[in-house]
Amino acid sequence: RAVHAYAAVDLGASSGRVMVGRVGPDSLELTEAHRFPNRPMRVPEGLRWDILALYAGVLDGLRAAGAHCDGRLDSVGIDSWAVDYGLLDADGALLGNPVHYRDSRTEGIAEKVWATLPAEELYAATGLQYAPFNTLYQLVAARSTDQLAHARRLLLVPDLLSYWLTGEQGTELTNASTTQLIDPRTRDWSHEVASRLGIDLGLFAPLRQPGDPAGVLRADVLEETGLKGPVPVTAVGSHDTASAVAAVPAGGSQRFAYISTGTWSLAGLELAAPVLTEESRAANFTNELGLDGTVRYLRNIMGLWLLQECVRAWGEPELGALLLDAAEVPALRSVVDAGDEAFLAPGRMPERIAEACRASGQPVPASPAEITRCILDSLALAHRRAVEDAQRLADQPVDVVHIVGGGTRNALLCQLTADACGLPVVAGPTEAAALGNVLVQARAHGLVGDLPAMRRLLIRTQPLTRYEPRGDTARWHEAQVRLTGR
Ligand code: ADP
Ligand code: LRH
Repeated sequence: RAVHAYAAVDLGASSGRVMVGRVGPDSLELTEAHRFPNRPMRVPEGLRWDILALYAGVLDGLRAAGAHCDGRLDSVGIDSWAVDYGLLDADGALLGNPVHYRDSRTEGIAEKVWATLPAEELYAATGLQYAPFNTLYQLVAARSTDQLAHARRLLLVPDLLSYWLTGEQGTELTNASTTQLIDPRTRDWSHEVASRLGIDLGLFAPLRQPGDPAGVLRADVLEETGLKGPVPVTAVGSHDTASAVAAVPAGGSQRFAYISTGTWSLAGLELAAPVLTEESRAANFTNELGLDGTVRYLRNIMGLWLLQECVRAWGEPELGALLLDAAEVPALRSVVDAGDEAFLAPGRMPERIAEACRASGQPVPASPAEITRCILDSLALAHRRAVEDAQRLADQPVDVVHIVGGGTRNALLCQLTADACGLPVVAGPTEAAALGNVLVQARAHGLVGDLPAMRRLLIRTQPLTRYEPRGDTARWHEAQVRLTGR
C-alpha cells in the first residue's frame, strides 16, 4: 500500500486522544478517532489517575481508529505526560492507581534528598530541573509504603498501557529521562544516583529507544477493538513533550526556540548536548532526552493549567467568548510568576492568582476576563524569560519561536508571546505530540527519513499560522522587572 495508517495514543493531563495518521511518500494526514476526558480522582489517600478509565479510552479509541482503515492499522504508538508510573507485583498485577504528579506526597521530599545528595551534584549527574514531582522524589516519598515494598516492576504510564496492550514490558528512553535517574551524557541509568538514594533500578524494565518494536496487540485486545491482527506496537518518544518537539515544523537551517503549550508550557531549545552548568541549574532548566541524540533543554511553565483551573472554578464558561473579552482588557496591568510552584496544586485558582497580584502590590484582577488576561500576559512573559534564558545559557541564539500544542488555538496567547519575545511566532501543529508519535512509527517502518526529513514533511503538509511581534518590547521588559526585579 502507498499510504499507511498509524494510531497515535496521546494522553495529556486534560484529555486523552487516539489519532489516526495516514502517511504516504509525500503526505501526512491526521484524523481524530476518539477523544476522552482525563479526570484525576481524589480518594482518601490522595490524588490519583483513573488508569482503567484511560485504558478504556485507549481501547475505544483503537476501535474507532480501526473504522478509519478497515480495521488494518500498521502500528500503534503511545505517549503521555511524564514522570508518573504504576507498580506491579510479582504476578504482574497493578498495585493501586498511579499517583498524580500534583499529589501532595512530595512536599518537603526534595530537601530530604538533597541532605543525602546535594542539589548541585544531582543536577550535574542528571541534568534535570528541580520539580517536586520528578519520579526520583516520588519514589523517595513512597519509600516506606507497603505498595513499594511489594512492587517487583515499575512501568511509566505509556509503558504500562503498552504492557496491557501487548503483555511486553519496557522503559522508553525519552520518558525515562524525566525520572531523574538517567545520565543525559551516557543516555543510560545513573547507577550512582540511584544507589545513593536507595532506589532499586531493578524495578525498571530494560530501556527501549523510540522506534524499537514493543510487541503486538494481544488477542483479547484485537477482539475488543475489532482490529485485524497482527498489529505491532512501536515505542515512540513516549514522553508527550518528546513527541511534540519532534513535530516542531522547523526548517533545516532555522535557528528556533519552541514552546509546547497545553496543560504545561515547555519552553526552550533543541540541543546536541546537555548543559549541566551551575548557572543552568540555578535557572531551573532541564535536559530531557529527545529523538536521535537530541536534548530538550527547557523550562517548565505552569501553562494553560492556570486557565483550566479558573475555567473549572467559574463553571466551565465558553473559552472562545472568554478569550475575546480578555483581549479587550488593558495589557500587562498585573502579572504573576507563571513558573511558581505555588500554582501546582489544584483548587481556588482565581483566588490564588488574585492573592499573588495583591501580595506584589499590583492591581487585583476581579472579573473572569481580567483574570484570564492576567494569566495570558503572565504566560507570555514567562515564555519570553525562558526563551531568553535558554539562548543565553546554551549560547544558541534563535530567530523564530515555534508554538505547538493545544495553546496554538489561543491566538491571543500566540500574539502576546510574539510581542513579549520580540520574535516571530509560528503556531502549529496543534496535535504535535500525536504527529511526532505517528512520524516515529512511520520512520520505524521505513516510510520517512531522519528528524529533518520528518520536519520537512510537516512543513509541507500542516497548516501553520505566523504572528509578527508588535513592537513595544520595553513594556514587557518593564513587566518582567516588576515581577523579578531584573
Ligand atoms: P494536554 O495535552 O496537556 O491535555 P492540550 O495540548 O490538549 O493539553 O491543550 C489543552 C489546552 O488548549 C486547554 O487548556 C485550552 O486552554 C487550550 N484550548 C483548547 N481548545 C481551545 C480553543 N478552542 N480555543 C482556545 N484554546 C483552546
Ligand atoms: C506535559 C508533561 C511535561 C512534564 C509534565 C509532568 O504533558 O509531560 O513535559 O513536565 O507533563
